[in-house]
Amino acid sequence: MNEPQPPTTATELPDGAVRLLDADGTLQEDTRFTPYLADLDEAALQQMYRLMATERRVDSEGTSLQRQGQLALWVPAIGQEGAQAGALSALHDSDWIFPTYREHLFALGRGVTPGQLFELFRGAAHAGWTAEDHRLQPYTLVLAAQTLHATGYAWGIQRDQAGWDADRLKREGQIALACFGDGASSEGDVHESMVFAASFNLPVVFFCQNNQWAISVPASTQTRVPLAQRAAGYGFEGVTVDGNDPLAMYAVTAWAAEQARTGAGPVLVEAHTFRVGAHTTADDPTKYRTRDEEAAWAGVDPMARLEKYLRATGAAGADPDAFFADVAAEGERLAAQSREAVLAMTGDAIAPLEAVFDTVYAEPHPLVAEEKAWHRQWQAGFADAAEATDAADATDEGSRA
Ligand SMILES: Cc1ncc(C[n+]2csc(CCOP(=O)(O)OP(=O)(O)O)c2C)c(N)n1
Ligand SMILES: [Mg+2]
Repeated sequence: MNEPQPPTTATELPDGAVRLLDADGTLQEDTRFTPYLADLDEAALQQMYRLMATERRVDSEGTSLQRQGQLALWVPAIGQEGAQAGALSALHDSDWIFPTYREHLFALGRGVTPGQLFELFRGAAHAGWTAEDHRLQPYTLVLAAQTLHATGYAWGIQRDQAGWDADRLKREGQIALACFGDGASSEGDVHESMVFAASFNLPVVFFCQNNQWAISVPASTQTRVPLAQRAAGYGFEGVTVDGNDPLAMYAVTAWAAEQARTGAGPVLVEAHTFRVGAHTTADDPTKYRTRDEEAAWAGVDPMARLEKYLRATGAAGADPDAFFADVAAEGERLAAQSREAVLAMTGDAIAPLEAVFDTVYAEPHPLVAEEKAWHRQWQAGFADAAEATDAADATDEGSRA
């Protein structure tokens, strides 16, 4: 029997993984996936880079704000921008994304503001945004639960295509993207989702960002084979992609989405990437991984790779330096705006806890109304306690005086 492999310190890709852009920014030919790059014009490439750079800037602002006590927690996504930018750019605006808690580039790319993201991590909002407005579900912290939601939604898309909304759905060819991590791949929910999606040939793309770590547990403990190989057991195709290659991510996701969109059923895309920062601001990665590993991955940074490509091909425009300076300035602007937004999140700007009961169903529901009344009563109990504490403090102060 094979022993579980020790934690990887290598950035090498598993056999058969797709890479189109070399570390030095040179494009390689791949007969299967290169044709999907045809739709990526200069504007789309620039937008991809802009999203990556602005996400990275906003992301570091999140860590600073948490360190200054302005956010309860922040979940850095630095290092994973290439995987997310490539995948997002390959989707249609009408496709639905079911994120984990680390898909900040998806959120920003779908029009969620940095302030809305930070509101969530400050604990000042319950969900942060209206899913329908962005075709992006709320962040899900219960690992892998969103893979079931995505699969259920994809089932709905498929049923609707045969039903009342057939014209719109056929035209849009909508799909669901189910995000999860290497650690979450061990959850039963992923297994159930994949069985169900395969059984009903659902329009869902499973998108696994294998960032090598599930907090302190290495990916090698979750699986003995590249995760994408698991798809074969469910009866659909899985592809491992160099997740730090935004172009390969674009091409493979475009192919996967086309499969799902055209009724060929689900696909698993595994992005082989790396979480450069801590798991969250509550984590200290020096306790479980080496500086060598971090340094090796720093050498295959997705942003640096795309920048080299844009400069080498002229896709950054006539004045590349001006383009990159403009992108950097936009990042600074967004970071400053988000900081102002966070500092203004006081008083009425904080969503009352009770508001969660008002968004469970579209229509009033007797059980929810009962729970809301119970919650109100429970909270009133604290008011009494607070009054009693205030009164006791006043007495203490009186007796001290
Ligand atoms: C059902 C469930 N179990 C455990 C946790 C605690 N937990 C939060 S994040 C995490 C690691 C997840 O790792 P991975 O899926 O690789 O995603 P990553 O954080 O690396 O993006 C764990 C165990 C949780 N949130 N939900
Ligand atoms: Mg992980």
